[in-house]
Amino acid sequence: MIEVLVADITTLQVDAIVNAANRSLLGGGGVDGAIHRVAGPELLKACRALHGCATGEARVTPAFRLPARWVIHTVGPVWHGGQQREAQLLENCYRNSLELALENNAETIAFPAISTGVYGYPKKQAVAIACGLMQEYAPRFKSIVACCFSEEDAVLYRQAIGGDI
Ligand code: AR6
Repeated sequence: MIEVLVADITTLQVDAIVNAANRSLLGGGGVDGAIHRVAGPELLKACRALHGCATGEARVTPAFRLPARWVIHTVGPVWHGGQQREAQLLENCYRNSLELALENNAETIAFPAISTGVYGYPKKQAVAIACGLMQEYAPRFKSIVACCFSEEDAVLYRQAIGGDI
């Protein structure tokens, strides 16, 4: 099942939440900042031990003070106009995160709209990629949540899942 929710991802009681991180994995703004604030300083300590992450890859840590069990940190591509493998790299983020969740026996997972904030990826295109991968993996999870930060974003997800884009 794919669920589209308008929520702060740090409040979700799922097995794994996905963080839109940067290659340092040492925190930042946006959803990354929110996750680190709620998880507490133990998360930064766990991230330091990972020594970074390449764009498109994913790493897992415990979720510490968050209601989730795991945080899966993935690094989305910065949008440079679309000719620098951005679509492939964004697809890799979703696929690698979902595979890592399965390896950790997660049955429920929530994603923010990776790369669509500070990294500037056009939302409609990013959501189409996200929904393609969520639909591919849906049979292997109890629930995959598209966690939107605005009702406008939720409309894009519902349209993409309905096959309108
Ligand atoms: N819950 C759910 N979604 C959120 C939340 C939240 N608490 N906060 C923001 N969003 P961004 P990026 C949405 O900028 O584009 C960081 O500094 C937001 O509305 O967080 O991948 C990292 O350290 C947007 O739709 O991530 C990197 O340096 C989406 O999450 C860089 O930003 C992603 O926006 C990564 O940029």
